[in-house]
Order: sequence, then structure tokens, then C-alpha cells
Amino acid sequence: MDPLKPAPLRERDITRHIAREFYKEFDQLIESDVIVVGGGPSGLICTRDLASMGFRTLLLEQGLALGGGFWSGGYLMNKATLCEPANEILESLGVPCKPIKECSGMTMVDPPHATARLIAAAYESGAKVLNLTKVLDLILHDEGVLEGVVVNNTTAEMAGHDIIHVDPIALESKVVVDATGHDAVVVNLLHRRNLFQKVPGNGAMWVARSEAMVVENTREVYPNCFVTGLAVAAVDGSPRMGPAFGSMILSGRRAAELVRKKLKRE
Ligand code: 48H
Repeated sequence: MDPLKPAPLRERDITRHIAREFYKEFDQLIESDVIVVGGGPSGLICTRDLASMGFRTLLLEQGLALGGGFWSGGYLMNKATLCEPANEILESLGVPCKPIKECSGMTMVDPPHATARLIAAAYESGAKVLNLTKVLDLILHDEGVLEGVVVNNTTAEMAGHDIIHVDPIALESKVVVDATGHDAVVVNLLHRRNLFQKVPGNGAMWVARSEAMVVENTREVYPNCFVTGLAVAAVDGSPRMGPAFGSMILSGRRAAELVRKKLKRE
């Protein structure tokens, strides 16, 4: 038999089984332990860690592709920097990290390779992913108890409500992690509901300080709402870091650890 001869699939079977598999899986995604909003580097590592710990973890990403701002380095140059010890986390996932001899503590990565490995690691950990899924609102019961998020299909949202008026749907979870980078979407939604102060957005660039502050300030900012990655800088008004991704990885790992401690106490 020719090892490269394609098996003759049928059109109706392809359509039927895509629909069947999607809705069978979707039924399980309506209730999770943790919803991570945003599939950039911080969200991906956080998702991967939580799912490896055994939590039912759902990653929601508004874009078609996962990876957020990690596909490229700065200025469309295809290299990114990573501070130690974040390289150890990526190396454990099979990402080659090249030390820079003249800059102590700095390594370089090829962003597409690193992003691809992070995505694969999230899937391999058992996490579930809904892409093209935009978080628009929150589920808030009993005067502010966060119970999950409200989402819609991104393309329907992009068309605008005059063209496609589709009501959003709700996904429940015990914890929501805001990993939406500059936009800090979940925390901004808490602000819109008068449950959190105004989100200032990140401050001016100061790499050494920003990376340390993002990791240190990764935390539960509101009951059942954790913040990780660049969203931490946005929420605190702390400095930005440009194409330095180490703190995104370290913050994602810290967020997962904090969520684990919270959920284990229940
Ligand atoms: C669903 C959403 C929504 C929504 C946004 O920007 P990201 O890569 O975030 P981080 O924090 O993991 O990494 C930040 C890094 O990429 C970066 O930009 C750095 C280090 N900049 C420094 C500087 O000085 O500028 O990913 C966030 C993800 C994206 O994929 C968005 O599409 C997604 O969140 N997202 N997903 N619903 N409402 N809003």
C-alpha cells in the first residue's frame, strides 16, 4: 500500500464530525475551574500550569491565532529577549534560549518557535481553548461575586450590532485570570461596574523595574479575579518593558501558583 495515499473521506462526514466534536466539547466548557482570558505568553503559561495541576482550565482568545504579542520581537525584528530565570521555564518546554555573553541575565529566543511551544504545551496539559471568542462582560452575582465571563464570537462583534446582532453567552468559572495585556479587559469591566478603580494603563518604559514589578504584583486584584502579564502593568500604571518577555512567563507561572493556592483552600 502507498504510505502517502490519502484515505477517501466524505464531505458530509467531515461536516458532521466537526460539528459533533465541537458541540460535545463545548458542552464541557460551560463550567470550568479557571477561565484564562487572553492567549499571549502570560496566559499560555498560566493555562498550561493550571491544567497540568488538574484544574479544568479554559483559555479564551479573541483572535484566530493564540500567542498575542509573542510572535515577533520589537520593531518586527524576529528575535525577543528573555530575562533569567524565565529561560529555564521555556527550556523545559523545549524552546532553545541563547545566552548573551556580554549581557548578564539575558537570553534570546526565536518568538515563533517559543510561541508554538507554549501553545503546544497548553494543549498537551489538557487545557481547552476557544479562539475567536471575545470577552465582553462578566457574570456578577450577589452584588459583585465574580462567577465567570460573557463572550461573543469575535467576527460577529467585528461586524457590529447593526449588521449582526447576536446576543452573547455566559461561561462560568470559579476564578477568572485577566491575561489580556495592555487592555486589562477583565479589570476594566470590573471598573465599568463600579467594582474597581480606573485602570491607568502602563507607565513609560523602564525595563529593569517593570519586569520585577509585573512579577511581584501578579495577584488577585478582586475576589476570584487574578491579573497576570502586561495587564499587571496596565492595572498598576507601572512601567512597560518593550520586547522583553521574561516577566510575562514568570508572571504567568506565579498567577497559576496563586490560583492553585486559592482553589486548594476551598
Ligand atoms: C479575549 C482578548 C481580549 C478579549 C485581548 O498582549 P498579550 O501578548 O499579553 P501578555 O501580557 O501575555 O504579553 C504581553 C506582551 O505580548 C507585550 O505586549 C509586551 C511585553 N509589551 C511590552 C510593551 O512595552 O508594550 O496577549 C493578550 C491576548 C491577545 O492575544 C489578545 O487578542 C487577547 O489577549 N485579548 N481575548 N477577549 N476581550 N482582549
